[in-house]
Formats: sequence, C-alpha cells, structure tokens
Amino acid sequence: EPAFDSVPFSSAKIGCFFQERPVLKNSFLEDALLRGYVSRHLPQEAVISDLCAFGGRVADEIDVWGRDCEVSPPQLVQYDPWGRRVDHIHTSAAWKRMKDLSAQEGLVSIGYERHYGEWSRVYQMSKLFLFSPSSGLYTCPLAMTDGAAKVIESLGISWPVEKAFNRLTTRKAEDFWTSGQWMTERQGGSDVANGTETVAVPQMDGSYKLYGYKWFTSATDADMTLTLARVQDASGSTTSGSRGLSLFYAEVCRDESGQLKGIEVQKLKDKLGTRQMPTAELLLDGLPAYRISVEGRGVASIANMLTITRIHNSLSAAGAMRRVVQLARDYATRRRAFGKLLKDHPLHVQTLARMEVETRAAFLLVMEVCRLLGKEETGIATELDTHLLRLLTPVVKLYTGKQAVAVVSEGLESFGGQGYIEDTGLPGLLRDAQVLSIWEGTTNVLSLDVLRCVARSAGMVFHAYFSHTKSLLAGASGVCTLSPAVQAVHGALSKLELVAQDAITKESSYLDLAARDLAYSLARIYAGALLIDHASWKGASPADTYTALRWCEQDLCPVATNKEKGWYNPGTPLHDAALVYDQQTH
Ligand code: UCC
Ligand code: FAD
Repeated sequence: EPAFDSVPFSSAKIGCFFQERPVLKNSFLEDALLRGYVSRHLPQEAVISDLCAFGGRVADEIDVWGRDCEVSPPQLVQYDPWGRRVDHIHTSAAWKRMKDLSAQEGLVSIGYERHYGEWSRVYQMSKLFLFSPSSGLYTCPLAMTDGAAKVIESLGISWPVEKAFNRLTTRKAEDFWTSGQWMTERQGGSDVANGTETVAVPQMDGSYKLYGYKWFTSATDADMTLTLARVQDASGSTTSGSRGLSLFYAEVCRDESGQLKGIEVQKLKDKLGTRQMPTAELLLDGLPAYRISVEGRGVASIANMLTITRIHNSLSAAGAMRRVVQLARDYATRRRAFGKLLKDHPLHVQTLARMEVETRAAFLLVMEVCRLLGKEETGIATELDTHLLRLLTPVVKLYTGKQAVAVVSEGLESFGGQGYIEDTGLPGLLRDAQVLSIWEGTTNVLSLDVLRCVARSAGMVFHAYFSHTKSLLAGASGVCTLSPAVQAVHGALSKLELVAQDAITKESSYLDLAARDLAYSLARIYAGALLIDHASWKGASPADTYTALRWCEQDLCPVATNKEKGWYNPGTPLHDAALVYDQQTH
C-alpha cells in the first residue's frame, strides 16, 4: 500500500495541482500602446510618472475595492423600524472610498484644471482608462459628474450652479460631489421627447418643483442631478415633444427630519450587471429645482452631457477590453494544456492577437475623440475639428460598446471554465460590458443620431471626416510596410463616398436601413487610419504596423458591401418582418 503522503486525493489533501491565478500588474506599464500614445502626444514627465504610479495603485490597492463593490452591492432601506419613510441607499465602504479617491486623484478635475492645455482630456481619460475596470463601476458616477460640469461650464458658471461646479471639479474629497443624469421615464429612454411626463411647476421665487417618475437613475447616491421636465404654464398646460422640454438642476438633499426633499426612492433595480452601483426608480414629488436652460431647449442643453458620458462609455468599453486581454495573456503564461503552456499554442495566441487588435483600435478611437474634445475646450478647435467631434462621439460609443461585449466574451473563454466562475471576478466584466451598448443611447439610436448630424450639418461632418482621414493616410505615404493598409483604407473611403453623398442629400430612402452599417463603416475606416497613423510615428513598433495591417484586412466598409448585395432595397423591410414574425406552420 502506498505511503499516505503519496496518495493524491484524500479528505486531508485535495490533490496536488492548483492553477495559478491570472495576475493583474501595473496596467500602464503593461500597455505598450497607451505608453506609446502618451509618449507621442503628452511626453511630460509629470504625466507619465502619475500614470505609472496610478497604474501600480490600481493593481495593488484599488482593484480589491472594486471587487468589494461587486460583492457588497447597495441596498435600499425605505422605512425605519417605526414605519417612517427614510429612503436610505446604503453603499459599501469600498464604494465610498472610490469617491474620495476619485477626487484626490483628479479623475474629473484634471479635465477642468487644464494644466496640460489641449491634452488635458487625454491625460484625464488615460487615467480613467487605467481605473475603469477596477473601479467597481465608480466610473459611472464620474461620467455623469464630468457631464454635469461640462453642461454647467457651457451654460455659464453662475448662480445657482456655481457652487455645484466647484464641487464637481474639486480635488478635495470632503467637498466633492457627484451628479446624476435623469432622462429616462417609463415611456421612453431613447425617445426622450415623447417619453418625458415630468412637469415643472413654477414657484414664486423663480425656482420650480418637479413632479414625475424617473424610471432609471444610476448612481442615485449622487449629491445633485440634471434632469428634464416640462414647464407648466399658468393654466397648467405643458408643451409636448422636444420643444416642451427644459433642463433642470436639483440638489439631492434631506430636510431637518432626515427625509429626502421631494423624492421617494421606489426601488432599486435588479440588474444583469452594474450591480456595484445603485440604479433606482424615483418618484419626484415636488423636488425643488432650478431651470438652467432656456425654456424648450432641454435636449439641446443636455447634449453636452451626452457627449461627455458617451466618451466615458467608450473609454470604459476600451478599458474592459484592455483588462481582459491583459489578464488573458498573463494566464496563458501560467496555464498548461496538452503538454504546453497556452502561450505556446499558436491557435490560442491567434485568438488573443485578434482581441488585441480590436482593443488597440478601440483605444485609438477613444483617444481621438478625447483629443478633439480637448481642442474644443481650449478654444483651438477648427470648424473641422468640431464637426469631427460631433460625428465621432456617437460612432465611437456605439462601435466600442458592441466590441467590448465581443472581446470580453472571447476573453472569458480564454480562461476556460474559470472564466465562468463568479469569484474569479471575471464574469462581472462581461455583465458590465453588456450595458455599454444600451445606456447612453442604444446602437440603433446612435446610428440614427449619426444620420441626423450628417443631414443637419449639410454634409460638413462628412467633409471633416474625409479630409481628416485622408490627411492621416497622407502622413504614412512614405512607409512601404503600411501600404497594403493604406490602400485598403483608400479603397473603403471611395466606396463610402457614394453612400455619404446620399446621406448628405437625404434623397435616398434606404438610409435608415443602412444607418448601423454606415456607422460601423465610419468606425472601421477611421480606426484603420488612426492605426496607420500611429504605426507611421517614429517611435512606433513592429507590433503597431502588424496591428494596422491586420485591422485593414477586414471589410472596412460594410455599408457599401451590403448596399451592393441589395440589403437596403425597398422590399427588404417586408422580408425582414416576415422572417422575424414567421408564423408558418408545417
Ligand atoms: O443612460 C443613461 C446612463 C447613465 C449612466 C451613465 C453612464 C456613462 C458611462 C459610464 C461608463 C461606465 S442616461 C440617459 C441617456 N439617454 C440617452 O442617451 C438618450 C438617447 N436618445 C437620443 O440620444 C435621442 O437621439 C435624443 C433624445 C437626443 C432625441 O431627442 P429629440 O428631441 O427628438 O432630438 P432632436 O430634435 O433631433 O434634437 C433636439 C436638439 C437639436 O438641437 P437644435 O434644436 O439646436 O437643432 C439637436 O441638434 O438637441 C440637439 N442634439 C444634439 N446635439 C440632439 N442630440 C445631440 C447630440 N448628441 N449632440 C449635440
Ligand atoms: P427603447 O427606446 O424602448 O428601445 C428598445 C429597442 O428599440 C432598442 O434596441 C433600440 O435600439 C430600439 N429602437 C428604439 N428606437 C429606435 C428607432 N427609431 N429605430 C430603430 N431602433 C430603435 N437613463 C437615465 O436617464 N439615467 C440613468 O442614470 C440611467 N441608468 C441606467 C442604468 C442601467 C443599468 C440601464 C440598463 C439603463 C439606464 N438608463 C438610464 C436608461 C437608458 O438610457 C435607456 O434604457 C436607454 O436609453 C434605452 O431606452 P429604453 O429603455 O426606453 O429602450
């Protein structure tokens, strides 16, 4: 009989082999593209050392807090033991710590201090990019906080929002406020113009009281919010549609008896992901508020918030992709199958390489939008830059949101069964990615937004798009290793030009049907040009060139391909509907 010690399984010993876990390292040092991008555009020593230190802090300290946020989700206590309404949303200690950290690290304020001029947004967003996948979704309140600060700045920093602006953009943890963004009601989150029922009743002192039901309010532990409502006139009537909507600022605070002023928290939503963060349904029952837009300009005035939160959304998408790739490549150096490490299986590494290409493209798209935003905010944007920012914001949001789900899902598979196990922390990445294509405008709604901004600019956004893409390609004209990629993008641009013409003149009825493919084409072509541009920079690596070549091998202009196939012909919607609602019995 073998000696007890050599028996591999017993109640005292559950086998000899234990798989090493994937290790999260300093995400700044681990990310060649991020480091390259920052060295190229923002080589200041203070920035690089801050990002490096923060990357280390995220791995060594913050990531655990993020996990704590997931395992200790918020809870709503509606009543005290004696039956009095209290509406307390209890959040974890880790969630609260994230708030302090966010202020101290300047995760919002960097964008407003503007110490690095036009590159301040790139700096801020690079830091958020490192933070995002470990933040326990604290990036959600930060996105709305940033968006609210942007709206206030654009409308003018004066009473009654001056104090709020200072608090939203402070580095002092004790003063820092976060903001909500309450736009969605029961009837519509996309169609805000028809879905908003909330009314604003004017008060003698010029303020308002809001009455309505906000169906989705995220990070509801916020200190203030921006929200939409319809002003009631003296006869009690309101104006319907978008023209009836105005923008309001409200503080979320309690009266002397401890009750929320004018708000009842009806419930916390039970969500697929984003569980770290409270998302509530709120009854507004006389919420004191100030109108901060011109009457009837609510949607146009909150659009600045949408721009910022959509950029944050894109950043989170790219950040989730980067995180799963970093963990997957580390794991491939620790896990063996069929006699060798996963990293030595070419098919596995091919899979990781494809994820890496997607991640790099997403990163450059996001940083491009941040670059343009930075120019706009420092007053040096050309007309072309402004048009490009308007066009690319929804394009990048919708594209990266979708790709994040695909890449993170693939990433989970690279851990095998462990990718499906909750306490590894991996499944949460996928759950949280799924929301990125829903909130802040769904894929289709943003695709239609692209069409609208093309039509409303009389084609100027396309002019900006084509001329900037071509100028990026021109910079790489002497680099022969990149020429297949350059040719591919040129070819795709020529095809796109035909569809663009239709979109500008609005003469073609197929455009709505082509909207999603058009947006994808805009994203893929632009990402191709950015990858080429980055690969032609003097500090670029062979991996940068390889990424550009690989990216440009795909169909860069699916809208032209599908148009040629007849997918947008007038009969197609009927066929689609017949397929979707097929009732044929056999
Ligand atoms: O979902 C939410 C989540 C909160 C959590 C935060 C997460 C952040 C990321 C964190 C990562 C971890 S908050 C709710 C978000 N809701 C949406 O995104 C709404 C989606 N629906 C749309 O975007 C629609 O297209 C609407 C609501 C904007 C359509 O409204 P209208 O009123 O029908 O549209 P109009 O008439 O076209 O636009 C009214 C005005 C126009 O200005 P004028 O009158 O000057 O021409 C438009 O040009 O608003 C202007 N406008 C815009 N301007 C509309 N959209 C934009 C835009 N995107 N940029 C600039
Ligand atoms: P609908 O508008 O009903 O859309 C349903 C489907 O129809 C989608 O696939 C959409 O793409 C499609 N569709 C709609 N219109 C068209 C069209 N014209 N053409 C083609 N397709 C179309 N909102 C806030 O205001 N504040 C928050 O803090 C907030 N937090 C949220 C948190 C979470 C976790 C979630 C999931 C949502 C949150 N939302 C918030 C709401 C979110 O913004 C909306 O759910 C979203 O904008 C979609 O609106 P909807 O739910 O009404 O969907």
